[in-house]
Amino acid sequence: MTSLIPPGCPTVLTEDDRTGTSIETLRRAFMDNLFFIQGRFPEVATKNDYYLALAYTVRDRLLLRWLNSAKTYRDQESRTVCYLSAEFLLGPHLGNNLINLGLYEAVEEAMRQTGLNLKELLDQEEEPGLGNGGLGRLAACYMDSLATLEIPAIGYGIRYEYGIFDQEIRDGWQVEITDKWLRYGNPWEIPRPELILPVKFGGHTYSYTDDQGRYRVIWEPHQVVQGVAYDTPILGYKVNTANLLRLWRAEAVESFDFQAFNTGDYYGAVNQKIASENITKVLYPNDEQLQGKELRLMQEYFFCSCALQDMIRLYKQSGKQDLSRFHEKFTVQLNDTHPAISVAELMRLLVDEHLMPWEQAWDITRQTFAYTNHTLLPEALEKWPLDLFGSLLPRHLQIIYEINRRFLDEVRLQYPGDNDRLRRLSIIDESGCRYVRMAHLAAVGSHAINGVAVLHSELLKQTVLRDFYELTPEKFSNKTNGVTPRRWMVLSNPGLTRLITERIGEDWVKHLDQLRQLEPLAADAEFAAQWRSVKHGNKERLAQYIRDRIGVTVDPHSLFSILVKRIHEYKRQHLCVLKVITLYQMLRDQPHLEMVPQTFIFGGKAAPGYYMAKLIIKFINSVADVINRDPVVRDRLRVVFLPNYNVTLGQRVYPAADLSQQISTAGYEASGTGNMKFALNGALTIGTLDGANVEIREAVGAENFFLFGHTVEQLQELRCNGYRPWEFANGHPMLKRVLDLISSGYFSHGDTELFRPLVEHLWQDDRYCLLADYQSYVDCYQRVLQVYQDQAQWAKMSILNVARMGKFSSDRAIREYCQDIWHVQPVKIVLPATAYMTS
Ligand code: 6GP
Repeated sequence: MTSLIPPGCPTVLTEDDRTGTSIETLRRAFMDNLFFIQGRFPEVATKNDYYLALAYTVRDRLLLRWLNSAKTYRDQESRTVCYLSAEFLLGPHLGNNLINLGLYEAVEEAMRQTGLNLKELLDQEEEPGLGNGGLGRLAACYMDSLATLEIPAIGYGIRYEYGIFDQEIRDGWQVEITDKWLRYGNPWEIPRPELILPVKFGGHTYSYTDDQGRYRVIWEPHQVVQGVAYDTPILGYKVNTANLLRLWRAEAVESFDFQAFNTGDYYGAVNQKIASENITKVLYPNDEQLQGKELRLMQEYFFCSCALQDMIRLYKQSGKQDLSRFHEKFTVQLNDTHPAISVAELMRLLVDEHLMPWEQAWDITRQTFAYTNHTLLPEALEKWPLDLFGSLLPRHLQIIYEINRRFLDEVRLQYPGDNDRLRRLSIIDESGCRYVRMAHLAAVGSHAINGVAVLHSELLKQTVLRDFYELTPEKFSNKTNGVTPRRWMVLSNPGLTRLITERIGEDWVKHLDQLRQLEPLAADAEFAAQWRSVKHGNKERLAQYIRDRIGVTVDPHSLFSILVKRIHEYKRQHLCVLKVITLYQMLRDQPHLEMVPQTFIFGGKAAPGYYMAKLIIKFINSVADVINRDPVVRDRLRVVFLPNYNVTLGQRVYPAADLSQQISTAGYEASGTGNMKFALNGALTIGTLDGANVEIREAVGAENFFLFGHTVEQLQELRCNGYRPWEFANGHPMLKRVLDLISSGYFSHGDTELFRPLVEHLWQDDRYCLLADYQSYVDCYQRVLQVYQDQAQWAKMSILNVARMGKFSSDRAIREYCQDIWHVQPVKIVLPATAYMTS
């Protein structure tokens, strides 16, 4: 290739406008972008123009690193991790990229000199909400860590036109508003209109024997759509590695509707086009019955097929035609079962399209994939009705039958005559209406299977995948989740970051274990005072936000007790409300009671079709309404529901928490990652022995964690003996009063019907055992309040929490995946002496 650098240009990297990092250069580049990209002069530019001009300035600096990474991987034929996920909940890019580039302060100053405020520009960014919650956010943290650890990686997913809905609260109820995140354009992505891949749906198959005597199957689809790639660079922290996040958008195949058009069916042709584009229109909200949604299966297959075709394309770029070493070039992680159809798709591509013998293709497939499970909830386990599956993916159904036939033959050898076991292990559920079980497909087609916290991985082996564990125990391992300290500490909590860095240097941002050096400072009164003052500042800012956003005044001196996450019965937001009402009763009973002032802050979205979750939101808001208006309470108790909880809001909330509420029923929360974000920002945790809480408590020390509730084993016993929630209610006068007060219509303007489903469910069934854990929760809370009164003690515990949380970095988690599952090494990216690549 010829040089892109004109003759006479200097060969050392100079301060050019696209890559330079001095304040002066940044300022000039910014003005240049405002003029030439936004087409604006300063007097008429809007904040959004300024935001975009800055985003493009930062993007140029990313591209330098990104293209050099891509070129290095290509030249070195690097082994690459492909992270397949239907969700990537990235959060805003600008601030994070500034942190990772090490340019935050320089850009802040450049903006100041231009008369602008960086924070205001950061607020302009519409966050890409391409995920529901935990699983999608984990994928984003992992992309950050992969780049930071200099691991060659590609994230493959879906470019939803509408991400997770925006939540508004009207009259206490959740209202969903479509998320038009692309309305003002997206400066962080690069469309690749020339990188398009066909994806087939429906139709039928036929088989024949070719001239060489090979059995061949041809799939004649009913519909073909094309996937268009949209690329986003993901930069690591203070390294030159920038990896690729490649999201696919569905389009109509241009030539496809020609026939219809020619025969005069113009509207039919347009309908076809709309139908194709619908595939990537909208993110499905989780937590509801996903079963039977055809469009969802189309989404899953669509992005997996694009991803695998793209990998084969990249593999062949290096000149190799023969795919026998595919698994040496790529290792593919399945983020839950949403991409599990990849197992059948890779088989189809290898066997049908590349004419590989079945046995060899199966060998490669199994060595390629690994599967992470993120939930044990039976209703969230994906299964597709056979007829729906077969009509959409007829060839894949045949392939799955064949995989299953061979698999069950192996099982038969190991367990002769054990038909029950065969039935339990089969990829096809034949117990009633017939289904394809996606977790089984993922398990059979992968060489490694993991859960996301120690407890969860154990339960996985005992419950959902028990028979698979008995069959191939060596495949199973645990990989406890982690979160990125870049977004969740450095970016969101600059005060704490500064304080920590002053004392122990800045290495901790990349090596989170080094936080341990803070331990001795827990006894240092001056440090503790600074620590408290940082927290107080964060609380003041959140209080200001709450006042501006919902008009409720909260006291930053009160204890901020926070519960933010998706709304779900197993997460038990309503248990916390029962506790709030308990406190309220106490204040009503004894109006002069001395009580630590407390602010309860809730936030989270409910799946639009999940009635109980939506009722819980209404419940929180109704209780908040009554309590916040009652003069008897006199500022000792406030309740707030923050609308539209998302990544951006999380960045405000975690740093401001005193107490993190992690109160799910033991055995239901696979891991949790919010629990880690809170603790890393100095909140103490009140929690059950569930998910990663178990390991957090171990790490920070039992004495620095507020534990309550039944364990998994105790719950099991309780249920075995026949759980009778009404006995708990009748046995605790306070609990009964709380339930009766709700039933009386006290929080619903006298309406005794509104919350009846909630209360009745608790009395009669209480699947998530709120009533069984109530007393222990209330008692534990008393301990919290006692300790909080001793601010020195609280600060000490908070410092120790942070000092001991190093394990929960996503860097640690990714290192474990690299060593145990992916077997992949870092690749150093060196920037060339000139800004552009010359060969
Ligand atoms: C979530 C789990 O509920 C949460 O406990 C875990 O921390 C997170 O995944 C990351 O591992 N699961 C999902 O969001 C989900 O959609 C299918 O599971």
